[in-house]
Amino acid sequence: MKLSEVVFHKSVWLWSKELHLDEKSEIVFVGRSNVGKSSIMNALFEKKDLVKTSSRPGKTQMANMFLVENKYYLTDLPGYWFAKLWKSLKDQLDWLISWYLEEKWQYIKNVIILIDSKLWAQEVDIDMYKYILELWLPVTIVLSKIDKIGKSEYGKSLEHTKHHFFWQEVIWVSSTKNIWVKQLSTIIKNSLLDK
Ligand SMILES: Nc1nc2c(ncn2[C@@H]2O[C@H](COP(=O)(O)OP(=O)(O)O)[C@@H](O)[C@H]2O)c(=O)[nH]1
Ligand SMILES: [Mg+2]
Repeated sequence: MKLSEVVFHKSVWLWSKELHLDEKSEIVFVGRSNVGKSSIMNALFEKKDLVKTSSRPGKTQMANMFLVENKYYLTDLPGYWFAKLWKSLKDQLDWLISWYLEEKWQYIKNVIILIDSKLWAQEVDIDMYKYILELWLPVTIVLSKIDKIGKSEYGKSLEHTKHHFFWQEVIWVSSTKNIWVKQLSTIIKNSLLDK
């Protein structure tokens, strides 16, 4: 499977109301705004800017679906928390995320939760993790932007993350330096191929 064989499929917004459920297996990316979701997707796709990235947090306000090899979806969900958004918009985005995960539940093969390695896991991340576990969806915890931290900080960040995610396996990546992107790619492919 080649993740680089990819095209943009469509955006889903709250009032899309219905999802066209076409039985394609899907991987979704979640995490706080600005954690690096769109960037890691571009790195996985080996594209520069297929997935829109932004240094301005709170920008993606819909679910953007990408179609790989005409068979699978990889989907960028909106950041689930950003303090500067109005409360009503925040609530709507949270609603979109849970609606999406529950509607597509049977097709979702892995939920990739990104945690900023510099900011560590926050309460909203843990809440999201627990929610995904309650749904019985498979999850992969990924520390992002590890090029931004030093070796000693890295150990602490990893320990903190493992501790807060009940010692679940944690992997780390850097999109800009292309560190461990292959490893994440393998995890994604395996979960898509797993029946
Ligand atoms: N240093 C560094 N910066 C990154 C990395 N990944 C993303 N960024 C930057 O973080 C910002 C947010 O990235 P984006 O992918 O749009 O985050 P999203 O809101 O979670 O989709 C952008 O300015 C990116 O250039 C990384 O691995 N290392
Ligand atoms: Mg984004």
